[in-house]
Amino acid sequence: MRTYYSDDHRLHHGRCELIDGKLMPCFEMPSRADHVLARVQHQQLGEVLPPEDFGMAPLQRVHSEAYLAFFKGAWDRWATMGQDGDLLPYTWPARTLRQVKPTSLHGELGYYSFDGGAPITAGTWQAAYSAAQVALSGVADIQQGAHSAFSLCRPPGHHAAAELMGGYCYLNNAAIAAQAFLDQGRARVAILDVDYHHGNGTQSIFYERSDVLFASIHGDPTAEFPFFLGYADETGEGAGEGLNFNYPLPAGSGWNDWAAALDQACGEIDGYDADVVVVSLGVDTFKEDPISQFKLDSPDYLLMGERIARLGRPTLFVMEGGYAVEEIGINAVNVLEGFERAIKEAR
Ligand code: SS9
Ligand code: ZN
Repeated sequence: MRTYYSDDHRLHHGRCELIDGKLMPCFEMPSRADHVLARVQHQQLGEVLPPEDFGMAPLQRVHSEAYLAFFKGAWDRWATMGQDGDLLPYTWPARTLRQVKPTSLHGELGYYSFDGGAPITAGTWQAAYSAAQVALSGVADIQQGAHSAFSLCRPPGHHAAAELMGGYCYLNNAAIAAQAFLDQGRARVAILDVDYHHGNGTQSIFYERSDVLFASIHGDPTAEFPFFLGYADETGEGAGEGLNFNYPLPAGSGWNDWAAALDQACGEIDGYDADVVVVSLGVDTFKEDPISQFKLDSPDYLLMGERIARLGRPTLFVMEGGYAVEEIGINAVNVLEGFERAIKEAR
């Protein structure tokens, strides 16, 4: 399968995040994408191509114009104030506060974010814009007949909602891809989110819609980020009722429990008869991941890819999380290799 990748991801390099009362270097760092790209090339997965530029329109199908304009302009406003450190929010419109949009930079930033984990730097907009184009280029490949494609997006996207950044995410690459498939004639898209964290942004974007099924396997939000979404009783609403599937698993879960949830998710995707599958491919389920609590091992990712291949549907893989930097390439590309191996064996 072909891989889409842009060097622009390097333009986003947050300095630090707050962990356990200490400012630590950001776990979400440029070398993550470098390791994945190196493994794609080492394993000769297929061609690596730069993205095409599909412009703003497909981003506006998922995110509001006001949110996009704020994100695009935020760094310049910050720089005009004489600042050059990471732009980070510190106040949010939580319960008992009003959902108003203030006019000051930090007021607006609080309005458009849900945590302090998504720093805006000088190049964050460009990196996120290009990551969305990387996702859209994978869509175009599949629309032109490819059975699968890999969009090596960075920064990740699945925590970003229509008007919210957070959890290292700004633009929801998987949601933008899913919406593009619909806009190009597909009727039903399934998004399978295998990242360790619940894809709260993706869930919220499609929660009341019947044209996108969302299924996510993740750390139980009673104990794990993003805490405030991702419970099993969130099944969708309105036209989307019955099309949202959350599989929260306890800390320490290994491949057997994880694979049982994957089987259930795949059963739902089959029942829905999705025209195309978008996989939010996070590999922070790995046993050595520094911020996660599952116990998947590198060979398990081959099995993950095989199981996804057995859906027998065109599949776009969109890179999400994974913070064990040395192994992220092996684990992510194992999913893709397992997928391709199963496709070849089925022929
Ligand atoms: C406390 C840790 C916040 C956010 C994890 C986001 C994962 C994205 N600063 N962790 S895949
Ligand atoms: Zn994650």
